[in-house]
Amino acid sequence: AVTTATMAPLTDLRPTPDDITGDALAGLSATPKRLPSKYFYDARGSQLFEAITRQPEYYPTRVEIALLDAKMAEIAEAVGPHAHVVEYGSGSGRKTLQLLEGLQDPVAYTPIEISRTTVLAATERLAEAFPGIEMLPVCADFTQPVELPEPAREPGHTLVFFPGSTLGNFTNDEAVALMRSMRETMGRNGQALIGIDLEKDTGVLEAAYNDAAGVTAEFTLNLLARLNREIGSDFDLDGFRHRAVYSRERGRIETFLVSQHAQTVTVDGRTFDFEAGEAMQVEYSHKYTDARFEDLAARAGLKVVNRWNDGDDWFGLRLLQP
Ligand code: AVJ
Repeated sequence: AVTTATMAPLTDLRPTPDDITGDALAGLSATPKRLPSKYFYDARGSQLFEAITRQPEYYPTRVEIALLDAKMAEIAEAVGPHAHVVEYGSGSGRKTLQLLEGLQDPVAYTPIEISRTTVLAATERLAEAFPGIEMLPVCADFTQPVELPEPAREPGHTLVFFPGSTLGNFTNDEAVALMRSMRETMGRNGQALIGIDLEKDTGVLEAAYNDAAGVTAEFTLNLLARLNREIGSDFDLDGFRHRAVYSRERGRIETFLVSQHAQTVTVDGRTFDFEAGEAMQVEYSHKYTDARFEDLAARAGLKVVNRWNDGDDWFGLRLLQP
């Protein structure tokens, strides 16, 4: 009863459905070949990502959760009361729980997700924990500006929450475009709280994306399994190996699937030849310095007004305003 009182029906902005076949064909036709990392997250991929966050080498999730915990009083003070919290994407909900618990009397929570079932499941879990916060799930593509549903109680302002360094999966130009839409969505007195992974020792970075248990390799290869399942391609999962390397020049982990021998793959009736050792690019994970991140924010018309790092400067939270 408490749940239904605060749970609004889904606002469905009818995002254009993903064209997996078209995207795969375009990527495989490019030189060098690539596949988009957004397709990692089917049910199995999301499960594997959760498993990655439990690997000893993968520090970002652990460090960000500890950082949120340690700095929540300061964050709440800087954000101010009565926020309408708008989350871009929704993961396990762990960090959302921390934020909604720590903020001063937030009036509403809006997760924005491309998947209707995911966004509803995330909201239902939180609705039980926060009967006093209006839940306003939105199905939309968060890379575009979103017209937000209006909370019953007048919010002080909008706070966009984008944790997990998900921003890092976008190229710098894409990250600027995304932050520009974020600025439109939040409005003139809005804010954004963004989690960013920071540049550090190459050994630490590469270990995080090449865990000893091989969970990240399985996560990467699941992309091929998903394509085989959903678009009928015939990738041989034993014929490709995961490789993640840090480019200090480009400030990012670059993940590839490397063809172990010469082979041909068929997708939607078209064939693609791989040479032995050919590397297909499947994911970027940008690692930021203050200068690099502030430059991207500035290009999007946003200013960094507060910054919080863990004691080792491994991970950061940044509060941005127009
Ligand atoms: C979910 C985007 C934060 O890039 O670190 C983890 C995804 N890929 N290991 C990241 C990921 C390989 C992750 N993010």
